[in-house]
Amino acid sequence: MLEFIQLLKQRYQSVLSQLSDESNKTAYRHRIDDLILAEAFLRKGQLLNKLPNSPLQLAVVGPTQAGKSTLVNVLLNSTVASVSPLAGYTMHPQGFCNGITISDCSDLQWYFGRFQQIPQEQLPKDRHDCYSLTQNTQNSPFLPDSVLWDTPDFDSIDSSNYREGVIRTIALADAVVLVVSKEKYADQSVWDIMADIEVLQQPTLICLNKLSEGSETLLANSLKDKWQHVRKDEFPPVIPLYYHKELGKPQWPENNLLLKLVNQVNRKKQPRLEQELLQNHWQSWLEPVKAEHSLLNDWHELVEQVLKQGLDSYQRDYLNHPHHYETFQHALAELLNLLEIPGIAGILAKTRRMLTWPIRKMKSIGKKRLHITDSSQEITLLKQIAEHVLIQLADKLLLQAELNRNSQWWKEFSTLLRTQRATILSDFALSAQQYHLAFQEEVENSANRLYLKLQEQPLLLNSLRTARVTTDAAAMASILFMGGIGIHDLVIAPAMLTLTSWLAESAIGSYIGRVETELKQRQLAAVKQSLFNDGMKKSLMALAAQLSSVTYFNISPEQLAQAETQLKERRHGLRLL
Ligand SMILES: Nc1nc2c(ncn2[C@@H]2O[C@H](COP(=O)(O)OP(=O)(O)O)[C@@H](O)[C@H]2O)c(=O)[nH]1
Ligand SMILES: [Mg+2]
Repeated sequence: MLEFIQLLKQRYQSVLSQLSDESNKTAYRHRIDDLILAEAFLRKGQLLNKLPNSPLQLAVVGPTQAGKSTLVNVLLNSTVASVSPLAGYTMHPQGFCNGITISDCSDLQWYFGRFQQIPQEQLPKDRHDCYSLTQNTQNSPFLPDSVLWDTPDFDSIDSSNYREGVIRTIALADAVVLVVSKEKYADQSVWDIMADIEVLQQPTLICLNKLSEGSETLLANSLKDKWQHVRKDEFPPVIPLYYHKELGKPQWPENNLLLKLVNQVNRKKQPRLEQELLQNHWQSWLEPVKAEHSLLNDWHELVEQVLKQGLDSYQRDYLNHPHHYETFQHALAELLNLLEIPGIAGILAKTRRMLTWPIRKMKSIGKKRLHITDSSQEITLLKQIAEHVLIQLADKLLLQAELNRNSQWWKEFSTLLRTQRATILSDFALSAQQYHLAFQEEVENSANRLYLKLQEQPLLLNSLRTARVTTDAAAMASILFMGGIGIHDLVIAPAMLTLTSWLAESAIGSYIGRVETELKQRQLAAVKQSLFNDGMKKSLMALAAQLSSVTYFNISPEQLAQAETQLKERRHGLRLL
């Protein structure tokens, strides 16, 4: 699941970079934030799985200049956090180990992933994907053994650059201290974040900073309104903080406030909360992915439609066409081969030796046999059908691009089809040759069946062997096998036509009809499977994967289905990570 969320996030990020529609941009940015939160929260789950008693994490969050760093120092009873009158001064998550050592936190580097742990004084101004861990050497009367995190703000102009650090720290936190000043408590950004993280159900404290005496009740009431507007859980305790002139910082009112807060931490809820977080967002996260799938479905339907038409014309113009169908005639030529007609048997036997199956041998004699394929009407027709299929498809794509509101998608498919056209056609031609060669075995089988049948009728066999028409047809067949004529010439050769009707009217006429029908059925099945389904359809379906992943999500229905199964299994208590 974690991998899927990461993939989805990456795709959102690249699609966003190409997006022109402003309203979508805002929605996409929001989803990316939620995906970062989910990804980090799943990682936290893995961390807790591995180390259920890993150090407690407390995050101090809030808008710029609210006094977060100042409060961190107050809580640590120290001056380790950097305070500044400049907005956006804290740019990296900075953890302070209180009552524990930095080495107790070695697994945090795994949690932070691509964020690098760097000593606090070396945190670079031009890089945001890092964090620090610093030992608090002072003894704090206010804090339990924990890592206390000072975080960057989430509302200043540059905050988009370091937002991910804030989100990752919040997802890691067992409890949250929200710091707001009287100037900043009403900012939308504060309440957007508080709404987003409700699902993490972290015990929370709100610190109301920079207060002047007497204003706290009014502000606390207003805070409560804001909270209840975005969250359904209980309004947390509000700690008013007053600036202490002599100390030069606010004073923390009560020693065990934070101890009370961390008593409410319940790490056992993690799997359930992860599940809720995923469920809450799933539909909206996957909305553009599913929209692509629906377009993909339309594409599949178009492909099916034109391929069906292609296969129909193969049947109409070849299999069922009285003048074009040549495969059975070919079988008859093979039959003549088996009949050992006096005067011709020698020539036929010679060519026959060269032509004996299996295909391996045929390949070794190479060109001799291939001429039959090359001159085949069937192959020519199949290639024409393939071209026609692609032309029809291109027309349909243009039509979709005109009619549809997702015209960009269809246009891109049009371009893809245009650039891939030659490859698809040459692949098709190659498979057609291969099919044709492979199908010769069926042709020979049919000839064998007819020959065996004739052997049951010695009289018929004999008269056939000695008939003039047979000799003429056999002579044609031998020219065919030696490469003098193409199979189609054989089909229309008068001797062959006479032989065919002679056979059709003979005692085994209906048997011959049956063999022909069965041969055609197998032929249709072979063409459908190897050329239309395995060949053309696969190449056309594969086009979707070539759509640019910068503009499209390109998450396949199979990938999505797999993720949705994992989501379901999580709900049933199986944690597939
Ligand atoms: N007047 C007054 N100033 C404060 C108080 N707390 C912090 N400041 C000042 O506000 C500025 C921003 O504080 P800082 O802790 O860096 O804010 P952060 O951006 O939230 O980390 C600094 O100049 C602090 O000295 C307070 O309670 N009263
Ligand atoms: Mg700060």
